Amino acid sequence: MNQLVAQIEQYKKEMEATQVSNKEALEAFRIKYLGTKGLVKSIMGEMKNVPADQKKEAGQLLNEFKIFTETFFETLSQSVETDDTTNSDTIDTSLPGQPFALGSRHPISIVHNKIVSIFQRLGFSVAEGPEIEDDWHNFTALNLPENHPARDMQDTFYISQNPDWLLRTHTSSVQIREMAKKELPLRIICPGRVYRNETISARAHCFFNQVEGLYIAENVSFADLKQTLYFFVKEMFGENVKVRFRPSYFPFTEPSAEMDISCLICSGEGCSVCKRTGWVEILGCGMVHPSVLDNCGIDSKKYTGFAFGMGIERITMLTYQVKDLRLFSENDVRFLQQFTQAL
Ligand code: 2NL
Repeated sequence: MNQLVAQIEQYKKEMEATQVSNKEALEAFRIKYLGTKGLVKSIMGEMKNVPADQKKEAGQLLNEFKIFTETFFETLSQSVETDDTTNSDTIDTSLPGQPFALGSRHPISIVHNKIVSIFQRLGFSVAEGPEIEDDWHNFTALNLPENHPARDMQDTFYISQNPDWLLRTHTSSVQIREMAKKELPLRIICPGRVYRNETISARAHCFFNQVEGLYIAENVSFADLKQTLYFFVKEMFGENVKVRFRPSYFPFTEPSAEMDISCLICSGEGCSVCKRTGWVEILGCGMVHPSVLDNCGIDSKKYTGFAFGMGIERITMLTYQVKDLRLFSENDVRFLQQFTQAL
């Protein structure tokens, strides 16, 4: 009986010491312990040599050992199976890999980057400023009088009245901040998001992106303004595009103008985009009003400058023929995935 107990302990120790890392080793284990001529069977055969008064106890012991061995084998086979799935033999390396989805740039970013790089080539540098502004930088300094309709609650998102915080309605406020530094000459472009309290439609949104430009030095003329914008338009839309200036009015420029380009869709033939006129408006511009220079502490007798402003959404809609500007802020991947090419 004691011999039997010792033998069982011996087998258990051997089992636990066995390395089983693949199917072949697992099968060898099964044959050695659980096969028809295996050790479990043979130790069971020892029952006949056990004295009659100990048979019950020995039977229990042997039965427990059999169950132990079977459970042990079960555990081993499970670990071998899970290991096998990571075994290189079972991976078909000729199968195509999992597709890895690359993102694409937002159309507004593509056009923004192109506009910025064109002006950088002309020596303009990028200036940025806060989206939350005060009344002075957004309106007063720009020659917008106290009762000007642009200050109306209907157009401007006011955050507080006193102190007067608001969401900037144009990036001119950044240019005012740069002018106030009085480091001249000044040649900057100010891209950024602006806010206006408008009803959202296919053509208007309560937030959109702008690029404004400003050049201040001695003897800057309207001819400089025109040449700069001609260069911009040719780089942006191609050599064949035609340009025209129309007189206009802005409180912060004098004289003021709006610039049109020949319609990209119908090349001037007349279509729905240009409302059958053959021309589309792309920006506003003018010579900086002397009062604006004075407001920033720049001597308007010595210095002159030009400024211009354009909406990035508008340029993007013309470039890609997008008919509804709400698509730019809705983040529908089916729309965004189409803009894969660098512009
Ligand atoms: C438009 C028209 C314009 C300006 C913006 C400007 C800025 C300073 C001084 C003078 Cl600091 N002018 N900016 C000038 C003319 C037109 O924008 O239609 N924008 C979308």
